[in-house]
Amino acid sequence: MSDAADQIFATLKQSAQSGAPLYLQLRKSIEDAVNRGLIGPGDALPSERDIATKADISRVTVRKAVQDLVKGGILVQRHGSGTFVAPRMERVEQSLSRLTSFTEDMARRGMAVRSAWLDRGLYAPSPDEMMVLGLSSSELVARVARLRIANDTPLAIERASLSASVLPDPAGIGSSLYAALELTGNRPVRAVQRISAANLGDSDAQLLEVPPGIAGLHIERISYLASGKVIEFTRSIYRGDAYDFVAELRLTGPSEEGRP
Ligand code: 16G
Repeated sequence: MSDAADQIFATLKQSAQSGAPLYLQLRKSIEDAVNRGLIGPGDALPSERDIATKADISRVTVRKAVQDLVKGGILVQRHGSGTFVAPRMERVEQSLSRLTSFTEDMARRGMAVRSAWLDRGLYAPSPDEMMVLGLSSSELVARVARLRIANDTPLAIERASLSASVLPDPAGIGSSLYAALELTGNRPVRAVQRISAANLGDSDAQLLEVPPGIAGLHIERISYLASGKVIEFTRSIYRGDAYDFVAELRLTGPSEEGRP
């Protein structure tokens, strides 16, 4: 790392004549070092004190530059262990024409999938859940909320709600909700998905390990059984820097116009 640090400060000295504020010069030097691969994803940045001493600038200046780069998603700070170059995100291209599960999507790409539980249990349904799932106020809703992680990178927060009559034991689903539904003949066959832009709030950003306020995707999926009954109502937040949703469009003939 000391080689990389020396390189950063070499660049800083080269640009020191430019007259731009020092923190902007330092920010640019670190950014250049990342772009040129001198320091790579996951590498630790030298401590604030080391940078300040080597570059002969104040710690306040270093802090300002580093904070800017953290806000921009170029560096990440982990409490207690320091500042690191942010992991490079491979974007996931996700078709909007197939009804697949997160586990299947990631496994197809050869990625290792895991989830961290945020919530699982039976609750009195919210008005939204009652309306979408067709529940009465005396029935219970099963909630399954998970942070979905692929190759150790958190990609999405998914909060699924289902009628407790189809999922009486939400803690028992194992690693895949759709696999659990398949076992009881309740795997959805059709879904309507609504995608909208969202800026990530503090707690979602923290879970997804991105700076607060950056762009994300809010996705609502309502899934149906072959009988037409709604089986799943899931609201998710996906990382905007990780996903491309791709839809294939076809020219419709006059006979198909107006068909859903
Ligand atoms: C997908 C679905 C989600 C579903 C989950 C099941 C979107 C936006 N969401 O991530 O609605 O609950 O798959 O995954 O596509 P699992 O079977 O791996 O638990």
